[in-house]
Amino acid sequence: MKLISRCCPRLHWQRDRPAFHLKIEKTVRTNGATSVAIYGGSGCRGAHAEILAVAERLKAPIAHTSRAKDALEHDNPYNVGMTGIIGGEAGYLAVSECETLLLLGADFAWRQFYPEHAKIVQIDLAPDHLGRRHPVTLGLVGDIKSTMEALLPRLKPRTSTEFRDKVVERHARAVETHRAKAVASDRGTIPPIYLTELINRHAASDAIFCADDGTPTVWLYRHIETNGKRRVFSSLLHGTMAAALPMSLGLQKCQPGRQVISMSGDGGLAMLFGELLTVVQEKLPIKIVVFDNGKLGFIDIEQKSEGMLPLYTGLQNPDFGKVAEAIGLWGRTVTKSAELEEAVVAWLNEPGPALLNVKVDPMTLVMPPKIEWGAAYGMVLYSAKAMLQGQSADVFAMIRENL
Ligand SMILES: Cc1cc2nc3c(=O)[nH]c(=O)nc-3n(C[C@H](O)[C@H](O)[C@H](O)COP(=O)(O)OP(=O)(O)OC[C@H]3O[C@@H](n4cnc5c(N)ncnc54)[C@H](O)[C@@H]3O)c2cc1C
Ligand SMILES: Cc1ncc(C[n+]2csc(CCOP(=O)(O)OP(=O)(O)O)c2C)c(N)n1
Ligand SMILES: [Mg+2]
Repeated sequence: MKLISRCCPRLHWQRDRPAFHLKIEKTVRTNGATSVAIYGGSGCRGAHAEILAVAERLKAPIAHTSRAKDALEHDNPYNVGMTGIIGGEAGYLAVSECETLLLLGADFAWRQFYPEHAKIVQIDLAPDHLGRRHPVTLGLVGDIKSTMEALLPRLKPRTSTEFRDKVVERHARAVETHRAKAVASDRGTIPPIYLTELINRHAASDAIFCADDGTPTVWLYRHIETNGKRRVFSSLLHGTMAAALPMSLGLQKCQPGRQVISMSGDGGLAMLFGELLTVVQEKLPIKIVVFDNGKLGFIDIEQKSEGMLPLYTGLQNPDFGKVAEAIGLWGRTVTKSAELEEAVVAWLNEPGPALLNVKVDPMTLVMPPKIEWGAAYGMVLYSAKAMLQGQSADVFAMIRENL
């Protein structure tokens, strides 16, 4: 308890609630004159309506963690998306630039994405999570849904919508930009976000999506839209590679009849080839899509942003479509964007287990919402080294794919 008290000098328990609600109100009033934001995590699941009501009263934009995407993103006019390296500009701005932040059921670890100067009011069921990622001004142990219900009548309505409008508008622009980029390339190749957009468009309205750590997780959290019925999963707490297929196996077992999609990396799938046998043996109709970029892409990007020439990231892949067929699944490989939409529809309509292998553009970068000087410098350094070593084609491909 002493440790908690150091990080969070004013820790309150459930029994202090009315007094605490007044303290929240006072904090918002005295410190949130121009901007209040909500940052919701997976502890907000089931509290969608209550959080929206508080956001409306406080004129606050709602940013969410990755694990809260399918709980808070849908039917939410105040949604501004995620912050973090795989987040977007609007979520980043909402959290980092507000004057008061309501941190609700969230345990996001990266300190650099928390606001430097804002007053933070944190509510969480676990007392040892209060103040553990970042110092907070007020901390309350409580359940989000019931706390929001009780808090609402005590919050005086704020009137200025300026901050919320600014970040909501920024989010809308970012969504438009993402959509504009999620198209076939004019060279006939397949950008991974185009593939993701087609899956988003044709997947069932209550589909379950699982993604491998690596770039498929980024594409899932940025480009698959949720609607209150869809669920999204990735190894977010442990960050382990190749989790999409085993998660899909388990989820399909416990949700028979529901469409389960495994968004696998080529590196990830190759690690768990044996599980393809399980898919067939257990007759699980999961839909596996392989983002075949011929590399351990996420690590390739990390190495480049450190100024290195990528080392041990290239993969010599078999034709995963043919491998799938040999094992007994429906299998197909697509290399040209003109064939992709028809293939995605056929793959998703397959009644049994099906694997669609897609050769995607290999140089697509994951752009964070705020580009650190170090990473930008690293990319320049990588480009210079690659040019000097006769790998200029890679540098030009990287520029072309990311413009
Ligand atoms: C390579 C990599 C990159 C990543 N990049 C990002 C990124 O850019 N952005 C991002 O958002 N995530 C990212 N993640 C995931 C991130 O690390 C965290 O796992 C994730 O943000 C945690 O989400 P969370 O805080 O909602 O969930 P949790 O860690 O589960 O925390 C939920 C909190 O809510 C509390 N809680 C639970 N139920 C209730 C309740 N009913 N009432 C009150 N409190 C409750 C819990 O005690 C806990 O403190 C990344 C992961 C990896 C591996
Ligand atoms: C078990 C494990 N090993 C290594 C890593 C580090 N790692 C994270 S992503 C990644 C590459 C993933 O490659 P792939 O599945 O092909 O996805 P891509 O990023 O290329 O889309 C690696 C090696 C990890 N997270 N977990
Ligand atoms: Mg890969």
